[in-house]
Amino acid sequence: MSSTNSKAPNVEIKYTQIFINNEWHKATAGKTFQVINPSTGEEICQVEEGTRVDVDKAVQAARKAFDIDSPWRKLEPVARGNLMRKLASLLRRDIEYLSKLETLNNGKSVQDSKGDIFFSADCLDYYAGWVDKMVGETIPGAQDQMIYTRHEPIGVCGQIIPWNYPILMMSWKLGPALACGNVIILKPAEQTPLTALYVASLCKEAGFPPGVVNVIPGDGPECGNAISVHQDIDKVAFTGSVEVGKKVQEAAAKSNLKRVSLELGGKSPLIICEDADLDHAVKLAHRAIFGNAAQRCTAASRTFVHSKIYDEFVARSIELAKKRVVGDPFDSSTEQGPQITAEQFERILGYIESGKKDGAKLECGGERVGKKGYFIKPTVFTNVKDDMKIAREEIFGPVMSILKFDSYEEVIKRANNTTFGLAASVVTKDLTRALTFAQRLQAGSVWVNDYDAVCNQAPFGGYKQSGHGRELGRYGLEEYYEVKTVVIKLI
Ligand code: TXE
Repeated sequence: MSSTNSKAPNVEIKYTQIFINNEWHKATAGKTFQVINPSTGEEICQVEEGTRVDVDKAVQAARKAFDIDSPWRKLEPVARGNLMRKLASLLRRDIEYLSKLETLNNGKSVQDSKGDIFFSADCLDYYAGWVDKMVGETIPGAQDQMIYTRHEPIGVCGQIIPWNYPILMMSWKLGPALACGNVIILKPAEQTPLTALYVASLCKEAGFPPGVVNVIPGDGPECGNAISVHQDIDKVAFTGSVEVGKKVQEAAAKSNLKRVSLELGGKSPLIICEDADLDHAVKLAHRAIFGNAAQRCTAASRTFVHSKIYDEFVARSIELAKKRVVGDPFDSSTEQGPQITAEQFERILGYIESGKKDGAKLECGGERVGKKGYFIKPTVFTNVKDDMKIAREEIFGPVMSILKFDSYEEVIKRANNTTFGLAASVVTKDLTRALTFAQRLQAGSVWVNDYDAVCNQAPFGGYKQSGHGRELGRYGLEEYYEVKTVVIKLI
């Protein structure tokens, strides 16, 4: 099969089935679903649709792989790390192919896909380095006691991921889970299953034993729910919307109280202070909202600007937004590809209408680009007020909302006045002001004079309804091991 986009190179689709026990399977229910190219709105291929029965099959394979005497459990930590490093090297080996496949299915530019793949390979390498460093503690007790802790894998981990960073989200989930010695059942988003299936084939090539990594393409309400409610899955990690995050947590609670970690949405504030270097601030704010077509949980969807520099900032931001190149993600000059689906596209245009209706000033954009695919012009709204829908809800589209502020106390309150708490950023040259913001902003990540400074070695996750648990860094491992206390009486 090859892509239907005339500008896109021919991208061969190698895997469209369910990956269980290192083998490819047809869906038990005999159904397939359509995978769409967001640049054209046309079908790329059909993929086997996993349902409850397929999840059951995967659980059986994973359980067997997790048996205490299995090859996986008997592997020394260093050997486990070597498998992970091998997988990372295979991602790098196949980057030309994988980046095109990601771009075909997701619509992000090929350069962005490559960036994601390097980040993913580095993530696997980073966690491979942890396998022999997850030490427990010896704890003081009575004279005739020896107390120590062991970190043990949780077991079968369900992982449900979204479509905005298909390979990257997969590696963020696989890395810490495998490092701790768990086994995995991963469900990619129904919109973007293709690279996840290819990475599954690389897991086999790297040498992971059967049943350690299983990948089931399927939809949310059936396949994702089957993972969340399963009695024999020990943990579920989810990245996606708040609405579904609540369902996953509820399903976990109502079934077997499996452990849950959630990485959900955001409405992240970017605060530009009066002393900011304006050139830097304008470019940063532009990248912070429009990067990845604004399909990012960290997108800076509320840009607060000090009244003294507001007019200048607004004028320059509009100019930059108008210059942004939107189009074919296979063209090397493209900065912004399409939104992921017709549904997201309509939803974003709906938010733009609500902004206009609520009295925000539409400065540029606000409409689709071309007649085919799901492209939207970079849009800038000014005169945005805190209570408008566009300032409260996650749009997940290329819409910059600029809000004016006068005092720092006031803007901290306004920035924190949201149900989300994923990220926040402040642009200032004043050290005390920067540190005060860093202390007072309620967000899992605060950046100063930077945005989206996410790296493998530092934790990432949300306050409030942006989720709980952390990914990346040492803290990311804590979501994937149990702590066992051993007490020995010295008799
Ligand atoms: O997300 P869903 P959607 C936000 C963003 C976006 C909105 C809707 O605001 O506009 O969510 O996007 C699986 N049980 N984010 O509808 O539905 C689904 O199959 C178990 C933020 O695509 O949450 C997919 O694999 N799983 C976000 C995953 O959940 C279920 C990234 C995410 O899909 C399920 C994506 C169910 N009942 C969207 N229903 C971020 N945090 O980065 C769906 N799923």
